[in-house]
Amino acid sequence: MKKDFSVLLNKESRMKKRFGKAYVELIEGDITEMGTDAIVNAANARLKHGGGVAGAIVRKGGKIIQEESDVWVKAWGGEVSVGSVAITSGGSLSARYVIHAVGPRMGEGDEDAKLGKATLSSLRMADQHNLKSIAFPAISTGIFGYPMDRCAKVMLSTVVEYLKGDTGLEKVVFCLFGGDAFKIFKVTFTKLTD
Ligand code: AR6
Repeated sequence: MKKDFSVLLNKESRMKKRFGKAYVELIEGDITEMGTDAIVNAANARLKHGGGVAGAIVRKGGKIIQEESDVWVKAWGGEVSVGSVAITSGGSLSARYVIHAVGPRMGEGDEDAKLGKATLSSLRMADQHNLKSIAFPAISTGIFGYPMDRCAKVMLSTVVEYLKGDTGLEKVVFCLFGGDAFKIFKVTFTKLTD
């Protein structure tokens, strides 16, 4: 009889743990496919969504996301500071909102604190909009050159700490692009305790 490995593979690319009233979930996949209330974009300070995950979000969600981002940037005097976020609609994505988080570029200094702040600002923005679920990519680990293992430690610990507080969030997803990113996040994730 033929063995069906698809179930096994499926199990390996999703993991879930409860922290207080909420779940944190690791998923290997494409964040533009996530049906959470919001997805987080790994943005630059000018919110020009050209490449990486930002480019994918605008290509799929439509130019309304770039247009709304431009309004934010204008209101903020030309730039969103590192560690801060802006929110736009999700256009034609399944997610209702996109939270644009500006992560640090590797080498600019104080990167861990800045990545922690970008994560925290995203979670707070989701709560300000009474959202129940949010999906993060591994912010700064692409074009901005931040190491994946360090990102996993900073982002996961920030989320777990946040979920101990007063929040309406019920689900926080980390959507990792590719098996290597998933495996690296899994190492930190399995060590986490409530
Ligand atoms: N779904 C989930 N994760 C993705 C996807 C996707 N569809 N596509 C890429 N990733 P990056 P950064 C992963 O470069 O390092 C942009 O041009 C990717 O493999 O998108 O913060 C912005 O406009 C990596 O692990 O963001 C900025 O200028 C992670 O997402 C700059 O890049 C982040 O990669 C930001 O650089």
